[in-house]
Amino acid sequence: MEDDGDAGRELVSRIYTQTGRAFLVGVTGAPGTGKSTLVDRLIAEIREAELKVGVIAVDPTSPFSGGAVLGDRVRMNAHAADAGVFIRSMATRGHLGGLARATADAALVLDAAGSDVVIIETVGVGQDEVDIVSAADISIVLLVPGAGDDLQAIKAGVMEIGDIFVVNKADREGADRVVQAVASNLSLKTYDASEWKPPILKTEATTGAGVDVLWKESGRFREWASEHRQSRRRQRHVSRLRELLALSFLRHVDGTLPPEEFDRYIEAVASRARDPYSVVEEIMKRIPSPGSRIPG
Ligand SMILES: Nc1nc2c(ncn2[C@@H]2O[C@H](COP(=O)(O)OP(=O)(O)O)[C@@H](O)[C@H]2O)c(=O)[nH]1
Ligand SMILES: [Mg+2]
Repeated sequence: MEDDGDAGRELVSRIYTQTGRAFLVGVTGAPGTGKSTLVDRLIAEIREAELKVGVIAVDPTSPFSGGAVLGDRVRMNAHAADAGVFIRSMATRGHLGGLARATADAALVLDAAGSDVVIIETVGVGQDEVDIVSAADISIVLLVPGAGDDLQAIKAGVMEIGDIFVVNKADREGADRVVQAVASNLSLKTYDASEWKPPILKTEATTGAGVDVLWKESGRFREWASEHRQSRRRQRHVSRLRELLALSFLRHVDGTLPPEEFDRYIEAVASRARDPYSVVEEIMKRIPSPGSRIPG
């Protein structure tokens, strides 16, 4: 799946009808906010409910990907020995068709393999990461005290995607101020009765305090989403289909327009001899239509 080869595409075709069952949980936040520690606690919570869980970590500093101190890794290994837990780390680079695609496909595999819950841990910094988490069924956004408090969430553009906000490291000074900052940010928007107003929870991932409430609230969101027929899943399919179409179209262009001709267009634009719009228009006219007409 991560290689984006034909084998991966074929596998998706074969398993797709058996997916859509798992609860996709996105966990995002700046590096060091305690995502991995929290995920570890969530795993315990999920296992206690006798559910199977898969974890995809796309955080380069994650213990799952081997970038952490030994203590963290030992802790994770306890879960790794549990047959009901599958942990996979993914590199943030080198995915043809993008990180979001690779992550979504990996989640499909875990889903088809019988995971009841699939957790995707990612660093909430880039658009790629935000795309990943907003494609999940629920987005949990982590914040911590003493990290530029109110600004951190808004700056990363994650304020819009949070279904639940978690102020982790609640044992530290200033946690309530972060709660206040998030609350005042949320109050800029009005929520009508049928809308989900993201709760702001405090956790202490190192001790596990508050994680039970987080898991309960996640379940409450899941119920709310299914009752209100949230269009999020549909939106996800719209984005994926459009993304795949764009990708496939670009492949078609690459496959039919000789590279030296493409270079000539680039030269023309770079030297200001031509503008990019008219170049694209010309390319569109030149390339043969891809394959046969779609019937009906
Ligand atoms: N004081 C305190 N430290 C925490 C808490 N949660 C995590 N940490 C510590 O914060 C550091 C980063 O945690 P980690 O889970 O690797 O963060 P990630 O980069 O977001 O995955 C580690 O040293 C954790 O032990 C917490 O609730 N309180
Ligand atoms: Mg991590």
